[in-house]
Amino acid sequence: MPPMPKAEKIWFNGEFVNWDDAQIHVLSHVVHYGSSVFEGMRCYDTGKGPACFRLVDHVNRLYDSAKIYRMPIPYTKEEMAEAILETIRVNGLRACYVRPIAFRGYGELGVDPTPCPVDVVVAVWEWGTYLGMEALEKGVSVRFSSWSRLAPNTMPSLAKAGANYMNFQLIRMEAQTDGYAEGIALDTQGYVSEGGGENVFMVRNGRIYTPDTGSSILPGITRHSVIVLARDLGYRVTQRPILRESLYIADEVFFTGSAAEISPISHIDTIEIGDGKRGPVTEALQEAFFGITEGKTEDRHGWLTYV
Ligand code: PPE
Repeated sequence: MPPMPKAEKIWFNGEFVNWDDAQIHVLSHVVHYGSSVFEGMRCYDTGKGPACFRLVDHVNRLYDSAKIYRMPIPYTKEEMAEAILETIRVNGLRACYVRPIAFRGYGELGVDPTPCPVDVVVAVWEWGTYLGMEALEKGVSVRFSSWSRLAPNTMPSLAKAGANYMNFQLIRMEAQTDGYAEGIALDTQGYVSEGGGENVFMVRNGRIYTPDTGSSILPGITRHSVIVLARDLGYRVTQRPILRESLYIADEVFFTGSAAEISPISHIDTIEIGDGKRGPVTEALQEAFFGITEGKTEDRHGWLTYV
């Protein structure tokens, strides 16, 4: 892996610092106990200028995650949204990935996070396709993970919290070690949950299905966008528990995520899904999605915030 492409400035507690100077103490609470909540979104070069995709929704989810973890973010949502836009402007980027994060910083060490300050950072960088160059067109080969997602009474999956990603790291590393692009985890009941950084959809007989929030998923914003776009296109979309083997016999399966966008899945556990290539429904949804992000079709849901 090449090192990540640096941008110039990082927004750090209300001020811009140079990329290399955005440092924290090794005894910060977050380093030891994983106490962070974060977001990931894309800014697209729409042709009418750079625009953040679903900025308000990502900011809202960040504050929901913080609320679940009793983490007071010392900025209003409006200030946070402005900080994100300003970070993109200051770095002069047209298309980039945006990573806002709030975490328990340096104060006292011990499980109780409340004596530690809450630090807030916004970083941006250029990030291409997430699951490899050909993923969007050809699809990726994935496996079901031997790791389950967290039980609902262990760690809250509605929060996009740093510590949740220890589970996703196990899922991702296991898959990659075995030569797959990604893993799909089941929930603790045995139903399909999500990928190591993506939500999962399936298509069968022209109907679209995706696990509901009861299956320990992150409530993805791309997931929501795809549900809305699919309904616009006249598809029926059902959120419900999904059996593992339903994916094997589906006509199409695909991932959604800010980083992964809409990525078809060609094989699961070496079983060919449908024709083993991107299906027509996946393609139609990609067209609808990228039509908006590329500024080619009208942004009728108000998902773009111009930088
Ligand atoms: N599930 C997980 C576990 C997940 O990490 C993401 C986003 C999603 C679902 C989709 O959510 P949304 O982006 O709101 O549609 N994963 C982010 C982080 C990826 C990473 O490697 O870091 C992302 O796509 O930005």
